[in-house]
Amino acid sequence: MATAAALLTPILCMPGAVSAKSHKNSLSDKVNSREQPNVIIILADDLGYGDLECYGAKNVSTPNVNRLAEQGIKFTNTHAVAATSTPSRYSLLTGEYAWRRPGTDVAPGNAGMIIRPEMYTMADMFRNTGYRTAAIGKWHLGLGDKTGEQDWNAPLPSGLADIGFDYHYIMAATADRVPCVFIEDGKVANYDPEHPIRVDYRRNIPGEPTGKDNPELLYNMRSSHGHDMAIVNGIGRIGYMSGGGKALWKDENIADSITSHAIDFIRSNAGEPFFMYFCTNDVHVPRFPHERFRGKNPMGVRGDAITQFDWSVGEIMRTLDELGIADNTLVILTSDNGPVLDDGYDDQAEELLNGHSPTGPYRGNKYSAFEGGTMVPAIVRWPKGVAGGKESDVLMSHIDWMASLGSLIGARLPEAAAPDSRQRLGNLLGTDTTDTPWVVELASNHTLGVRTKDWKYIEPNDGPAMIQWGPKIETGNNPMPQLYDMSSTKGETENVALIHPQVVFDMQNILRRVRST
Ligand code: NG6
Ligand code: CA
Repeated sequence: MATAAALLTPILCMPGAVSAKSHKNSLSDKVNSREQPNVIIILADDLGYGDLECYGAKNVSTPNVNRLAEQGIKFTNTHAVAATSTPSRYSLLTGEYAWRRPGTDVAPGNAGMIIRPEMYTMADMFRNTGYRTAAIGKWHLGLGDKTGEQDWNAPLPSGLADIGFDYHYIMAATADRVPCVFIEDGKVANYDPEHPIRVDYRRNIPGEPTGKDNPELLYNMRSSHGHDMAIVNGIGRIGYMSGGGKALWKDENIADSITSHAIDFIRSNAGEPFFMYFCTNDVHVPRFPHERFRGKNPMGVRGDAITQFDWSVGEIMRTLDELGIADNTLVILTSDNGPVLDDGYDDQAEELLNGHSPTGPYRGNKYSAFEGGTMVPAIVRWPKGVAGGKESDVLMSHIDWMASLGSLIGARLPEAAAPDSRQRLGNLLGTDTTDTPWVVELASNHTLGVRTKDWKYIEPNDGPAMIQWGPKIETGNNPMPQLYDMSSTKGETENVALIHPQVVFDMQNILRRVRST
């Protein structure tokens, strides 16, 4: 490892900003494609900034993630693009702000493909640069041509192969949305011809029980809001469904299924560069971890789901170690959006916090325009190319990862690709601690915010201060401009917009400029 690190140090660990051009040239000149690092993005779901032990989590231990952080860089100022899943993932994978595109809000399980085949994705970028590519786990970006028109009993007419993934084993949307089956390479995995699948998001399928009408059929997790349509495995879901038979997932086995498919993909591709987009269901609702993770902490199933997430991370790390490829594999661990406690099932997440703060010090939660909506953990480990054991408070956004990783692998992107993604590879690899000038954040009500290193601006919004449709979460709405001094310990508690009109105006101009490009 020392020799390899020494070899790459002059190329990859130069101090100061690494320009796209110089980096691309140095890489293509000196590193042949066989030496390209493997890249794994581990994207947790609704995992908060404060939910990992290495970020100060209470009551739950995350030894594998801790080790990843110790061997890599732990970032303390990284922002997801949006405070919910679909727009966050859309932006990460395309390098385009989701708010530029209609139809990128939280998708139903029968959404048609939201990233259209003609778009250039991060997966296209890796594939076109000689990588084998895979998406495993939660997808939530639609499948097939048109919303509601999929035939789940036949191969889907368009899918992930059209946007750069050589292999996929995914959940169409979320664990709380039908269809509750895995899709493998465009078809329902373990398809059961005896139990054809029907999915409908408007009306129930005749004869099927629902959470609303048949609560007696629900297992111990009652809905606190929504989730009262189809009942699958005794859990109420969003959307109606019938059939599935042996193809239906078992909620307690989701982490095992996706982790074992991830390991298989790594094993089969260990000899060539690969890119794996690995998205866990943990710690999204319904939280139904395997019994071997249950009862390991005082926080109930939400804590158990964090333990299960840590296990998945550990299995991937162990596989890389066993195959001897950990050294040249860049692992990036992060989350799609901020945390939420009661997200529609009565699972005691709130009551059992026992002093734990899922958002760490930040205000708001998933959905919110406050920092709790988009501030996420981010860890980067690459023994061969990144000096580990560091912490970095450099300002980063997921939006910039596509251009940055493209630069790392020497990819040449087509003209219109990744329009919002800035090349910030030096930030990601810890060689450049210059903050990106600003990042833009999208709340679930479409309010935009801007973060700079020192300030947070939230544009005015007349809507209610609290979410009205379920979770008890502050939206961040305020009819007046909000400006917060993030360099002060007061953070988002004291609106200083009236005291700093120039800063407010500068932030508004950033948004104006970004919107009009
Ligand atoms: C909400 C769901 C919530 C969750 C969220 C998407 C209800 C009442 N709430 O609409 O449970 O599924 O959508 O979460 O249905 S995300 O992390 O995938 O964006
Ligand atoms: Ca999420």
